[in-house]
Amino acid sequence: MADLEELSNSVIEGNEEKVVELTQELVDDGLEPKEIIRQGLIGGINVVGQRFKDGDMFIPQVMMAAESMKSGMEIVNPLLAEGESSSVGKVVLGTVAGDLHDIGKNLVGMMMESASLEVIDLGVDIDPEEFVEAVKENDPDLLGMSALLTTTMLEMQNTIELLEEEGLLDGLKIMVGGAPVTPNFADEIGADRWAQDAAAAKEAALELIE
Ligand code: B1M
Repeated sequence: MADLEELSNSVIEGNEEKVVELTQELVDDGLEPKEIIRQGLIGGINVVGQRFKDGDMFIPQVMMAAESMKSGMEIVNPLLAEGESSSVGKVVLGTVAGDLHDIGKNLVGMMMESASLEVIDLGVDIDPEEFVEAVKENDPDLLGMSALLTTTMLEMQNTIELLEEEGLLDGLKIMVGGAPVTPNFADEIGADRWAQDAAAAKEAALELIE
C-alpha cells in the first residue's frame, strides 16, 4: 500500500509518473484529499524549496519536482469538498512588456503554487493594459511582476500607475522581482514588496496575503 512519505519522496525526486500512480492509489485507498495534498504533495515540494534555497538543488530539478506536484494536484484538487479549496489566495503573475525572460517567473509561480496559492500566469511581454484587465477579471490578492532587463523594468511603474488610475490598488498587493530590480526601485514605484528569489517570493506572498 502506498504511503504519504513515499509520495512526498517521489515529488522531491521529480518522478511524475510515480507521483501520479501513488496519488491515485492513495485516493483509491480512501485517504483524505487534504492529507494527500498537505503531507504528500506540498510536503515534498516544501523540502525542494528548502533545498533550492540552501543551494542543494538546482533549477531543472526544482522544475521537475514542481511539475510532478502539479500532476498530483490535478488528481486530488477536484475531490476537495466545496469550501475546502486548497487555495489560500490568488496571484496574477507575469513578465512585463518587452521582456521575454520567463525562467525566474516560472520558478516564482511554482513556489507560490507549492504554498497553496492559486497562480494565474499571464506569460511574458505583458503590457500594463493586459495586467489591468487580468486584475479586473480575476480580482487577485496579489499582482506579481517580473523583469530581467533594465530597459523593461520601468514597465512595472507604468503598470502600477495605470492600476492606480483605474482605482484598482485598494486591497491589491504588488510584488516585483527579477535580476535588475532592487528594493529601492520597488519602493520608488510604490510596490508593496520586492523579493530576491523564488523562495523569498513565496514567503513574501504569504505574508502579504495573510
Ligand atoms: Co537574456 N539577458 N536577453 N535571454 N538572459 C539577461 C537578463 C542579461 C543579464 C544577460 C547579460 O547581458 N549578461 C541581459 C540583460 C542586461 C540588462 O538589461 N541589464 C540580457 C539581454 C541583454 C537579453 C537580450 C536583449 C539579448 C539580445 O537579444 N541581444 C534578449 C532580450 C529578449 C527580450 O526579453 N525581449 C535576451 C534573450 C534571452 C533568451 C530568450 C535567450 C533567454 C530567456 C529564455 C527564457 O527566459 N525563456 C535569456 C536568458 C536565459 C538570460 C540569462 C542568461 C539567464 C536569465 C535566467 O533565466 N536566470 C540572463 C543572464 C543572467 O541572469 N545570468 C540574461 C535564471 C533565473 C532563475 O533567475 O530570472 O533572475 P532570474 O529569476 C530569479 C530572481 O530574479 C527572482 O526569482 C527568480 C528565481 O530565483 N525573480 C523574482 C524573478 N522574477 C521575480 C518576480 C518576483 C519575485 C522574484 O515577484 C513577482
